[in-house]
Amino acid sequence: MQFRTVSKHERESGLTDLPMLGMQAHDIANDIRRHFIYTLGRDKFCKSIGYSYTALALAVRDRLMERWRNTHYAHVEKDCRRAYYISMEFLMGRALGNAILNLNLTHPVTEALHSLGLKLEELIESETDAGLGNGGLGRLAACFIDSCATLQLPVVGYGMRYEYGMFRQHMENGQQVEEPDHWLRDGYVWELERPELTVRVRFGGQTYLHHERDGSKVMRWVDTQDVLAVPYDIPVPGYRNGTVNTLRLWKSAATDDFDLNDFNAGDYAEAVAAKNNAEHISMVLYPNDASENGKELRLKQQYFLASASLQDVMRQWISLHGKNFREFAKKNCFQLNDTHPSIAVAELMRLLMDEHRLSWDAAWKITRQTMAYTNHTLLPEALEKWPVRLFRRLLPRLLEIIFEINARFLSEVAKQWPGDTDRLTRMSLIEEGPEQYVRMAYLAIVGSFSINGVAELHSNLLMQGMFRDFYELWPTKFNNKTNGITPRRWLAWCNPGLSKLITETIGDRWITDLSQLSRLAPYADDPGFRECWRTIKKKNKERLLNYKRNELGIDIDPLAMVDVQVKRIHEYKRQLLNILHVIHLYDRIKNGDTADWTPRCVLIGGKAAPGYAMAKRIIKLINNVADVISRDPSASGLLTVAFLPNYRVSAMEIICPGTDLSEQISTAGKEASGTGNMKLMMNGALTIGTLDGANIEIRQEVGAENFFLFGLTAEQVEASKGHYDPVALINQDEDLSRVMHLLENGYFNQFEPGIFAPVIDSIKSPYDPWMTAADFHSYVEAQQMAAKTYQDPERWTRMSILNCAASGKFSTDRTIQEYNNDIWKLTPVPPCP
Ligand code: 26Q
Repeated sequence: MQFRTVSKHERESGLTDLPMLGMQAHDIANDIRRHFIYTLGRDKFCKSIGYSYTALALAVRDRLMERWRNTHYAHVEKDCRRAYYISMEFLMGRALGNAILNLNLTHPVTEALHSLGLKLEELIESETDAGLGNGGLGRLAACFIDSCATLQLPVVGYGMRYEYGMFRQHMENGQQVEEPDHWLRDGYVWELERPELTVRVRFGGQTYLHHERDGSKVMRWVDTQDVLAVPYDIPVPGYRNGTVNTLRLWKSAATDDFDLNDFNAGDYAEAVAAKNNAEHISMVLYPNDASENGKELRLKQQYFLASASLQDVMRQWISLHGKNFREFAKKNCFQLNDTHPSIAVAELMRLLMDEHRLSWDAAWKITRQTMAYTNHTLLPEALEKWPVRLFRRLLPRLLEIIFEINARFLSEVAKQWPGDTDRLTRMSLIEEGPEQYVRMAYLAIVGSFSINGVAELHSNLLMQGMFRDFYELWPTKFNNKTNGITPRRWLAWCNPGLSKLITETIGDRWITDLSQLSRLAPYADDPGFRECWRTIKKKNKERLLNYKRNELGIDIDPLAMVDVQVKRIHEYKRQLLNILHVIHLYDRIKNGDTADWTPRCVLIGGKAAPGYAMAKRIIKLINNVADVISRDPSASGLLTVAFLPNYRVSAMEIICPGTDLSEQISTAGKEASGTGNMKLMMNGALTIGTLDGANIEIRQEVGAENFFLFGLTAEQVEASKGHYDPVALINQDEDLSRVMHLLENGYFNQFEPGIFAPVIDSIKSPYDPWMTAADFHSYVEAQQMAAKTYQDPERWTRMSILNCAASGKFSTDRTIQEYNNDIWKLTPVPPCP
């Protein structure tokens, strides 16, 4: 038999050239059917909604797939400069609705489903959240990659494919109970395994100096225990622009190696069982928890992510440029999402020197030109440090490199400040003491060309406080990048009613240029427009309260002011201050002090780290207060309080459109930025807040008259250290005294004596770092102001419109433009045709 030779080009395109898929309702209906019957093998007896969801998701995924490929082709063809966003967390939430919106498929999909007797909303609701993050930092990463795709920037997200994401929270007797989030149980259609791109990550072993025959020397890292990193790719669609970027998540897997020593000793079973450990590395997301600090598995995760991602970039580099790294820094940039992946600094050094034989100086030059670090905290106790002992055992070669970086760095400092040994001790990458520690933030700072905070105040406080010495040494490395949120998910998708009104009023350019929202401002004075705005808000509140009614069995008046605080439960965020105010309102009701009352529905939601006892006690207090109030008929119609269990991305999509009042009440100087504040503002909520994080910029944008400000400033908080006297404050304040009395008399824990003692003690402690008592009075005043304002619906609506209109700055499109202009310097790349 005779075969025709097939050219390389024909082989490549013969397999992959297909006309683009149709985007009409009938094209989509056909594909849904085809996937249901052929891909999934289901028939007319299958009633499970899950398979209908998967069939639709696959039909949508097909349309992403071709755009994904064309985006990839364009990046390879242009050999463009690229950035990599390396993050231990990507809190993606649901994917289907976002993909449909970004592909502009809402109408054809709805029609297709209708013809199949299915409802889009139901299918969308059946998707489980991808909850691969704790909160703000993880969701920020998700919003960032959305904006990168919309701006057509060649950015890849690198993260972890945790088997178990953020735990699911439910309530038992008012207490948080955690259960594992096995989100992959029914399969995840949005991921694509790429086993051919697997890399090897090493742990343990030892190092020695090897002399090559040519006289050169190289460090060898041997006797290691290796783990495989298998990439899973998730498509990240841009907004209606043909671009689909990649989020690459790493799963750990065992190698096929045996531990020969064990095997030869006859311990076959143990040698096989040892393989199990490898699979544990990507098993579970760590909750943001002080008690989890210093855990060996966490350090393994961090190195696993950093090493796999850098090796992946290296492999691509070598396939295009060979082993010539002269232009590497010109073409690559790594953005480190907090210190979690900051071991990447040392790992890049290792790869360049030990694997690719570059000199220290050449490798260091490249490292310092490619790494950039974002800090997300102002709490010094949250700065990551790892015991040197643990490092030596797990990553001996990396510790050597860190010591060498430190030695060279400290000699630079000594030259600049001769004799200043205090400064050397302060700035050393190694904390000395009975136990030595590696300071990861310092490693990130020394190894990066850019260090940024996430809001103006935060960046300024970093430069004056935590990182002052480094700022003095390298002032130009420091910069601010105020956070944002993606307007696609957080307005266009989650609030279709408001989106429609906005588009009818100012056109639809706001979706990719959110500064356009300022054109809404003049309509705040238009009574007809206000009426429309109010009607939409009311509908959104009903949707939120209905969803709550079903879930919590509580009855809520949609005319009441919906007052929301949703975020991780943490003392610095002061959910406690919120509940003290609730108790105060209840006390007023009990005293008949209800003239001119504004009915309120207070909703509080969020997860507490499993090991954070105080945070869990605060949840219990919220639930007990909610319970007492819900049982008291005298509060009916005046005050409702509820704890929203299992707060997550998909819950926020229902919560933010229905919120009137946004609680952003952290102790000033403690919240780096906040991003929930932005989601609520963008959906027309008014903020009650302190001068903290991005609140300051929110207030600047919307004007002081449209913001309910209270509380001490960051400076005042700092200045009152050492002479804070909460007991005196309580005694001076009649309202607060009464609230404390109710708490101390066990009014909310009649059958659970003493359970709130730790909470009460924390309020009364002169060492309370969160200064809850200090801000109570001004908080109550600001709340009264908010309540009074709410009684004038025209005025409130006006302020609501102005808040939305002033939220343009808080798009991650703006944030990412700034990252790109100042740090990444990428050129947008349109996909191949
Ligand atoms: C640390 C050690 C061990 C295990 C887990 C962790 C850990 C995990 C997650 C530490 C911190 C986090 C997350 C922090 C975070 O979400 N910070 C928030 O970041 C937002 C985005 O910049 C800001 O808006 C918030 O102000 C900030 O609190």
